[in-house]
Amino acid sequence: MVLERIKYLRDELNKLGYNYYVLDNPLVSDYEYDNLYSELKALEEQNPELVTPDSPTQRVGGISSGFSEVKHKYRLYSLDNTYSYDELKKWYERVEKECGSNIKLVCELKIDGLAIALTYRDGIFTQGATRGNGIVGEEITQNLKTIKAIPLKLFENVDVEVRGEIYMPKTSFEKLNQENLRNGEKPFANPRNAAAGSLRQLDSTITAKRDLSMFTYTAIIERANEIPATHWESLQYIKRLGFKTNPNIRLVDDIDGAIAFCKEWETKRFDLDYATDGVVIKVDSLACQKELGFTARAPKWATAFKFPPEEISTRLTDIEIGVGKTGAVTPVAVLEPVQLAGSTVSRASLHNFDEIKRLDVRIGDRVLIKKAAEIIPKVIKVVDSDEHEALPIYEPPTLCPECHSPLEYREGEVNLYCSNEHCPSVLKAKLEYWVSKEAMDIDYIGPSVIEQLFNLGLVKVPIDFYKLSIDDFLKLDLVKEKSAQNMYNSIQESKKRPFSRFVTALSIRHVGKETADIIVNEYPSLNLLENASVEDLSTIEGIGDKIAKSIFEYFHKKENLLMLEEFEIYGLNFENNIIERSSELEGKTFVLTGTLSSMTRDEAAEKIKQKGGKVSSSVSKKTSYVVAGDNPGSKLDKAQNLGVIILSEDEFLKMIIKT
Ligand code: 1X8
Repeated sequence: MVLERIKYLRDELNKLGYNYYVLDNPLVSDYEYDNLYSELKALEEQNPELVTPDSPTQRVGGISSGFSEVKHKYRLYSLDNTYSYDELKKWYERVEKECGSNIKLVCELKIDGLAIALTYRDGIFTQGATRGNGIVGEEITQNLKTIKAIPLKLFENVDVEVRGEIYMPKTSFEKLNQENLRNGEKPFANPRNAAAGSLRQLDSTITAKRDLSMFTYTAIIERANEIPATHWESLQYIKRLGFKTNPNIRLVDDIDGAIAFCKEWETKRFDLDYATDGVVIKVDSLACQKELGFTARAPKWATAFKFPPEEISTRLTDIEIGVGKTGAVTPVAVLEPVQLAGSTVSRASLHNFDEIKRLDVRIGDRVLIKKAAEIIPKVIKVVDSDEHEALPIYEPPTLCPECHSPLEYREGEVNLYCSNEHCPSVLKAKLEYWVSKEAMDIDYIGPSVIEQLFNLGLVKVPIDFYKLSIDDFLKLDLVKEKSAQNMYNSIQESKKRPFSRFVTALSIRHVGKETADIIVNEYPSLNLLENASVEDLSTIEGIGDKIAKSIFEYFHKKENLLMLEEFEIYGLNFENNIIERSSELEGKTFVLTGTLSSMTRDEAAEKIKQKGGKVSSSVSKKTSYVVAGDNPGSKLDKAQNLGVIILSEDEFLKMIIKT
């Protein structure tokens, strides 16, 4: 009786929610919905054993202590993109060359949100993760469950991984910012940041209060009743499974059709209640997609047309000179602040001194600046005026602004470099990079603290951070007991950063964050990395000769090896210790019996736990699998009697290796 009522309420509420949040078609008033919801909640509280993971009550979560990293089962690629229709035509020519003529294309809006991957097993939502770097993301299942456009249960009992974009509607973003301002909190710069901030909440009840939604655009089907032959069909299939898809899509015969779609949406996009920064164009035939394949970072069967960025003019009041961690000296434009694409801009990139000469930028000029999504604004030209001619021509510096050593050009490079290897600016820039978010992420140490530590002679190279005592911090201006403790702690904390962050922080030439991630994925410990040859390294997808050589050289330079030894003494993390969670094992209970030939039972238990499963010593109805080795005991009989799934050693190995 109760069970039936609970089932009825669950299905009814899921149906109403689906109509409201996915189809945008409310069937009842909020009042009616709330009444049914309250009844379900009360019944579930009295009968907690009847709660299922797809119950709408499971959408409100609790507080988590942090997000764990998960390795994606399938890599999430980037998209190649262009602002030019000519480039689109060239892309289509390459497609035709590979796959023949008459290649149909699907055009979809590019949503300016956050990419995520959702896993469904037997039609039930089991895991959700951020894109991260495409290889490893953060597990945010509980937060994603609060988003009503994400189905907890699909209309078909399938195994799929879907990808889509989480976004916040523009109107909800405005409302949230007004509320933030009223509460004296900082407003978000744009809807994308607001969505990101909302998803990154450790308390998922806060996420639940934010109006987030999702457009789903890809499915990787592992098991289903039908396997679509085209991307267009797969979009219809995704929709039939219960996902929200963007309605503004079009199947076209060729690239001219796609260009017409781009032109149409270049203006119509401003009428939408969500931000879109371009159009994604994909080859429709999945067979052709397979033939075309991928480059190191993106599919060859898709490309993105980006809408032209916004531009505005302002006064350039100064040119500042910065010295980076490579010694490169770069100019930065200081501007009279202006609003551009939703944020205030007061500095812009000038790239290098050749660029200043090419544009003939002079201090005092009126300049045009533009910003593409997520990119720092840049100066694109001088706005013609009589004033310009009267201003003195800008002369690049000849001496380093910090150490006054001569500046020099290096062969094959456009940048000017400081010739002093020990230039304080270079050393400080390396230290600043070390503590930055994308490297070791040391919260409490910023540029001004580094400046002081450096001037006091306490820190010259990164290893020195780890030698500091609390008393050392007390020598700094305005630093009291508490903040000294915080600084000290955040340095100690950083020792535990993933190995990939450490490799990034080393500032190896040509190795930024993305490259470090790729390398560490293949060489998950310092020992392995140090012993890799140039040939080994250059076989990694996305790692060319230049990068491979640079890495090899880095790990064969004596002073670097000495420094690495010191890091080891201070206890930094030299191994990739990302837990490879597996949705197949997550939450499942295993019982091991008999002798395994490939590992001990303890090792098997460790593997299961690493992947999110549990190990029990006795068989019951709640056991998910019994793994039977040679000479199994009575546990095997009990499993047979209870109808528990029995795995052979081979089947078990496949399960843990596959995922
Ligand atoms: C990114 C996006 C894609 C789509 C829409 N918005 C995005 N931000 C789409 O395919 N409709 S695809 C994509 C990617 O592959 N990186």
